This record gives sequence, C-alpha cells and structure tokens, in this order.
Amino acid sequence: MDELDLVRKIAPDDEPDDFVLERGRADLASFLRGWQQRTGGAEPLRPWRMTAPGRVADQALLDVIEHEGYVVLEDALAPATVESVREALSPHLGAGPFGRNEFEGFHTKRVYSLPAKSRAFDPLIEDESVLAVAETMLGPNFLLTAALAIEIGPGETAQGLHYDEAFYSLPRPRPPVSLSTLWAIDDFTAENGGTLLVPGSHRWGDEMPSPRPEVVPLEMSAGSVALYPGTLWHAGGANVSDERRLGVSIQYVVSWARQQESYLLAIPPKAAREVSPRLRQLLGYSIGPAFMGHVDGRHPEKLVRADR
Ligand SMILES: O=C(O)CCC(=O)C(=O)O
Repeated sequence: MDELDLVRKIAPDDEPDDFVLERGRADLASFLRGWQQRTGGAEPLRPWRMTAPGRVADQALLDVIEHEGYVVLEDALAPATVESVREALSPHLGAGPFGRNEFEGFHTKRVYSLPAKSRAFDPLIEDESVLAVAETMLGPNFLLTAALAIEIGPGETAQGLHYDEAFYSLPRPRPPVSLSTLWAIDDFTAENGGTLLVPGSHRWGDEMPSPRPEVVPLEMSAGSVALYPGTLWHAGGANVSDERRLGVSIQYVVSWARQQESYLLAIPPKAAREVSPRLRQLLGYSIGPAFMGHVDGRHPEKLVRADR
C-alpha cells in the first residue's frame, strides 16, 4: 500500500461521524449580553477574570488570554461536581506518597492519569468552554496530554518557575502548542499555594528576563478554572497556611505532539469503550491530519469497536 492509499483508507471519510464535532460558538456580542444579564451590567469586566460564560468559547476570552497570558473563569463547576471530584481523589490522596523531587514538591501529593481512575473528572476534561478555547488555540484533533491532581500541603515551598511545554524544544517566542487549565477544588489563596503566574510571560523569548518580573498569585474560589497557554511561566506557590490546597491540572496539546501521559496504555481499548467518544478522541484514539495515529492503516476507533 502506498501513502495515498493509506490516507484514502483512514481519513477523512473513514472517520466515524461522532469524531467530527460541531460546536456552536457565541460571538462577542452574545457573550457580553449574557454577562450583563448576570451582573446587571453593574460589575466592570476585569481584565483577566470572567464569570464562566457557559458552554462557549468567546473571542473576548481568547483576547484576554492573548493579552494577559491567562484568564480565570469563575464558578465554572457546580458545587456538586467539585465534591464528586474531591471524593474521587480522596482514596488516592489519602494513601498517596509525597512528591519525589523539588519539582513535584516534598509536601505535595500528585495523582496522575486521572481518566484512568474515575469518570468524575470527565466534566472537567470535556468542558465545552475549555475545549472551544483549545480548538481555537491548538487546531482540530488536539489531544489530552496531562490530567493530574495537585494537592499542595502546609509547609510546601514555592516551585521553580517553568512553563508547561518546556520539554518541546521549540525556540521562543512562538505560538503555544499546548493549553493548560487548573481547576480549583479548594479555594486558591496567596497563602495556601495559589499558583504564581507571570503575566505576559507567554511572549518571552528563550531566556527569562532579568531582573525577574513580578509574579501574581492566582486567587480563585473552588469551582473556578484558570486557562493559560503552555508558554506561560508559572509555579506552584508556597503553602504558608495550615490547610491543603487541591487543584486539578488538565492540559491539551496539538495533534502532532507526543502526549506527556501515555493514555493508550493507561486506558487500553477495552476500557476506552466505556468512555465517551469525545474523551476517546482526546486520549488519542483518533487521527491527526493526515494520518497520524493510525493502527495498521486503520482508524483506532475501529480497533476499540472490534475489541469486544
Ligand atoms: O499546582 C499548581 O499550582 C501548579 C503546579 C505546576 O505548575 C506544575 O506542577 O507543573
């Protein structure tokens, strides 16, 4: 079989219909209308913080990310969803070890590979507002690259500043190849380890400017989510409180990059049948243009369906 035969065999008309997802997008005007209705127009739109606009990405939201390097959607999760995430994590965190190095944090617990552990995390991973931003930023067929919980305990010191896609050796400045989200399961405060962000640092070149610019602590209530490109410099904050700070980090990447977590091993075909088609696609049971990800010349979805 030559290369063209392969393309004909697996893409695009060989793709299952539910892989081509059409999502409605609200325009700026309708976002602002909704926001004004919720706030009575009384509250000014702060530059980097918004009330979750519902299940849409919006140019206003993308503009804030582009300008500031991050945005916070407040109250993006219902309290019941926050609690179900906390419950799903509790057995893993209770028993789980602390970090193994400075980066993971010696007073911090991490639970990796969340989609392999519970369906409680799916509403976060599949949040339509986040996915719409990801699609605009990363293009079609983007993938999940990491999904982990981070519980910063009392006594933790601040993590080293870094950006999440540093391991892709691509010269900066450049557009991001990944989108990071950080969901607050506890309130994030400046005292309990709220993430330290460097506004505008997504535009930096390869070197960190000197002197080091000011960091801003990410303060947000439980149920909120921060979105930032994988090029934004940030760090977990020091926890000088006596409470733990639980967050869930979910990251997406362009379709052509290797995922950080090996989801096809963590959620093999038999288990993948039990998750939604959209999540399967994000895990990597999908084809990136033109035929990246094929299995023996076929769409991976066929393997999942056949493996009964
Ligand atoms: O949990 C946080 O606040 C961020 C941690 C972080 O950036 C990381 O571990 O890569």
